[in-house]
Amino acid sequence: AIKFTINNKKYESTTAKTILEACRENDVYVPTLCYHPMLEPVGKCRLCLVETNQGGKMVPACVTDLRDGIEITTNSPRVVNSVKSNLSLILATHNQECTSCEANARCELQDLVYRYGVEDNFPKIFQKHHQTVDSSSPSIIRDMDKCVLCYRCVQACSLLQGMDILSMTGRGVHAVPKTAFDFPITETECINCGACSFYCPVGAISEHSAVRKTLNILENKEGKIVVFQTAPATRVAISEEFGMEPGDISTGKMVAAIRELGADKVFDTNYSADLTIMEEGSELLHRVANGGVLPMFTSCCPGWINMVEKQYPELIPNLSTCRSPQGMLSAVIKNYWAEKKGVKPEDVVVVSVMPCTAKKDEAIREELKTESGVPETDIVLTTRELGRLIKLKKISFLSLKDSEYDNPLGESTGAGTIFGNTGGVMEAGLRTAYELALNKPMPTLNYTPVRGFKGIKEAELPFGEITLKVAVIHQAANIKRYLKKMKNGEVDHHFVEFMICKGGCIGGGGEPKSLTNDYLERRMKGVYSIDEKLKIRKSHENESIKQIYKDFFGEPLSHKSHKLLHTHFTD
Ligand code: HC1
Ligand code: SF4
Repeated sequence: AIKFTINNKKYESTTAKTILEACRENDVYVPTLCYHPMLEPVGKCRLCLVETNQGGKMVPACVTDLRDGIEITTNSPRVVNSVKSNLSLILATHNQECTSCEANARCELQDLVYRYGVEDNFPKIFQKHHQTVDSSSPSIIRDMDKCVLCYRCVQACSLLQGMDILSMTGRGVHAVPKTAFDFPITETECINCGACSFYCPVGAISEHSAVRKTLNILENKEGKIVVFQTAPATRVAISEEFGMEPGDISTGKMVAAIRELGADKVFDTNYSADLTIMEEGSELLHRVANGGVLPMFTSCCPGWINMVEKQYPELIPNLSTCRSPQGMLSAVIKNYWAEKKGVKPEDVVVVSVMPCTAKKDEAIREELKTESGVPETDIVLTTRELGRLIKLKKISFLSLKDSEYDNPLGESTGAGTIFGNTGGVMEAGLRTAYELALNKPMPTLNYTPVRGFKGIKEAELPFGEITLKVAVIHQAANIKRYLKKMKNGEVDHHFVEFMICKGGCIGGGGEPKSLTNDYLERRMKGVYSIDEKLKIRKSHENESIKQIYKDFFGEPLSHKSHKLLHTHFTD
């Protein structure tokens, strides 16, 4: 065992780790800014410097290994002074417009400065890199005058996502993460996944907020009917905004909070996830039976769609023509539901709450506009933004009584729910496609080969006369690996699920920020536990779905379905 002391207290460890990990495991506070447990430690911010008995120099705890016999000091005046002076150096180059900053009240720098009582003493000579704020993207905003050079966005974009859109340029006080040639982000191949915004510890990269716009509509409705929809992955994460744990399920509180905000109706994207399964499952069976383009790719993840359109346009024919559940529900609300209610589509405002920044970009796609040319989804809020809105309105989230979704567009099954996890769309799709094709249920409802965090999951399933080969890929970097294999003819699947973010939507760039290393596992468990507890776990058994086919769509892939539930993609 490795024997060591922290602040004169003795500890032992049986596994190799860094000093920072040892301190955290033993509840000893060490400040960090560039460190995130899901990324590689880079030792840039120097806030985690500690004293040791091994050489006189202080060492960065995040990149220094724990060695036998080491005596670590984290609380000496020397350490505290070093944290303070490093913080004041960061402040010297930091634009501190905290009051209007998207990160206000959830900013890691703000917390540190407050905790250490650091004053902002330096003249702002270096402060302005005079970077213009890049608000070209509907999904994210970059304000590099707030950058603290932590490298987290660069790592998120290249290491996790394999996109390499951002890289650190310049040295010293001129260092800043930039796009190639400093182009506005929309002129790059950025897929709007928002991973950079999720990992940003401050307000340098944030979601392109629609909080003020939503507030304004809710407070000045002027005859409009405001209808919300909430994505599968929101309900296992929103509570983190209010101090609860990742994976804590707060569906009822979330619906109640949205009602308190002033929404007229709250519908569930899980409902349209069930609808997606009806269409996509039927599309798969149709392609397999009629020699259509295979493998068929899922089309619900907008970051993935952006990747195909920008980088792999030759694969567009492989994409299912299904709209995403967000797109389907908004179309159903503005066309079918509004007509049933006797209101004009123009008088309905659809606000969708998503774990995803790319959904903001999806919402403004030309193909997803009503006949009169307005977007079917008017506003997209990330889970984080919904949290902010609830706090702004001083709604006491934790003490809310559970509320139910409105019907019929709020009824959903376990299959719709598991869309939030990587592998969920596949599993939900198989539950239905198998039964529709073979007239008997899948041998097991919990189809574990497509569950879990492996980057590329493959499975084969006896499916009548054929063996159905499927694959599930999550995280953009793994997707690129898979597509390379596909190009080399190394894989031959019928159906492949792609999600850009690690873990699927539960790891979306718009979810509450977490500094833990197990938030994805916990959110994933939360999602599966909702499915386990539901009586109805197959999309085709959703009564409201059966009803809408009876009343309106006729059958999957009908003419009406094609008009409202399908779309096309372009390079
Ligand atoms: Fe997702 Fe989807 S599952 S894309 O990951 O198909 O964002 O949660 O809403 O649209 O249903 C996201 C989540 C979400 C869609 C659904
Ligand atoms: Fe990279 Fe995603 Fe950020 Fe775009 S949104 S810069 S692809 S991490």
